[in-house]
Amino acid sequence: SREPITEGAVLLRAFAAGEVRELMQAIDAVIAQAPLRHMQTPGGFRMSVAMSNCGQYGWVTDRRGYRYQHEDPLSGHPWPGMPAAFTQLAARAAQEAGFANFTPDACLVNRYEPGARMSLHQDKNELDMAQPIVSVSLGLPATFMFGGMERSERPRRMRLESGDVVVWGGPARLLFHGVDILAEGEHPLTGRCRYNLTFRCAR
Ligand code: MD3
Ligand code: FE
Repeated sequence: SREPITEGAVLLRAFAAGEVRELMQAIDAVIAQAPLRHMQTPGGFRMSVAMSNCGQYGWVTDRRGYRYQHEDPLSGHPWPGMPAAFTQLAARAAQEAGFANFTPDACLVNRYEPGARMSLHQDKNELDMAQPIVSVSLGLPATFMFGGMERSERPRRMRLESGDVVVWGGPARLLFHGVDILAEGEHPLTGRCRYNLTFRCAR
């Protein structure tokens, strides 16, 4: 099903539900090469979400700031390539939301364990804001929050379940958003975790 969330944002409920096992296998291969890690914010805080990347560029944060880079800072090697199943899923979802020819060069892998959260922020490290972001939720359900163009705007809340895909483009591309504290739970394919893949065009 295709549900508009707000202008520019579309929820494709269960769009990837039939691929969760395959996507998790691909994630396991990525994180075997580029392990999940808790990065530091520029302010010196440890993020509760563990992250890795695949594709031409990866999103990183440390004391020096937020940025995309071609190499994993842990190994000094390029990030693992983007699995074909990822590229194809992202392009199909973007297409379904009205964005033709979406070819992401970056995929951020987020892992939430119970208690982890992501505070309200904007994704603005990408070069071309005309390109959407495609987000895929896997495993435990989460409460996603999205507000307006100012942090002060009170966010709306939305439950995202395993296999749900959201495409954020146009006027929704720079909305403040975040994820509420993950509740305890156990999922047959991900265990005590929620994974989120976000596909972006970084450069
Ligand atoms: C709305 N991740 O990695 S995905 C992130 O579930 C991030 O892990 C969350 O926010 C997660 O930056 C949310 C949904 C999402 C992604 C990008 C957006 C929503 C967005 C960009 C603009 C507006
Ligand atoms: Fe974000």
